[in-house]
Amino acid sequence: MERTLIAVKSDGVQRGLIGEIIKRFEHRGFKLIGLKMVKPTEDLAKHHYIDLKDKPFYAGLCKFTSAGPFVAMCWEGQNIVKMGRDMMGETNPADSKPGTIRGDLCVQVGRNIIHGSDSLETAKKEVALWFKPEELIEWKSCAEVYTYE
Ligand code: IDP
Ligand code: MG
Repeated sequence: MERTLIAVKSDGVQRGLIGEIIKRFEHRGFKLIGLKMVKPTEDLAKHHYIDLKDKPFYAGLCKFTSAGPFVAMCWEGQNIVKMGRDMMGETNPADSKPGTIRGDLCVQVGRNIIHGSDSLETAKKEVALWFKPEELIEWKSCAEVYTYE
């Protein structure tokens, strides 16, 4: 099973979309194994977005992120990294299809409400950045046999 970091960013929290985003992953059949609300330090935000450090919007993005609240989640499931990205839609909500989270719930790229790891390798790094090992809960879902054959 794969794990990925999914987060409701501060714009999503302010807009009351935490439940909606959790619902979509829960209803799809994925398993939540870590969840916390954080007010990230600017250092943590900078770390999280380090790959974008040369972009003109990097400073603003880190400042906005560190203002919090940020709802960090670790979700587990088969092929979840790619499926999570597909559920999110494109980075720019304007290019996101209806039915996707960004395509249904937001308008502008700088206020696109959700984060999701973009590869298995990134997911490992990001889960480790936001969660201590003991904050990830191993549990057996009784729905597993009805989700996977
Ligand atoms: P992603 O969130 O779809 O993985 P990334 O390219 O990793 O997209 O960018 C991270 C975040 O940076 C985006 O979700 C968005 O909030 C912000 N961002 C990306 N491109 C722009 C831009 O052109 N203007 C403003 N903010 C941007
Ligand atoms: Mg990204």
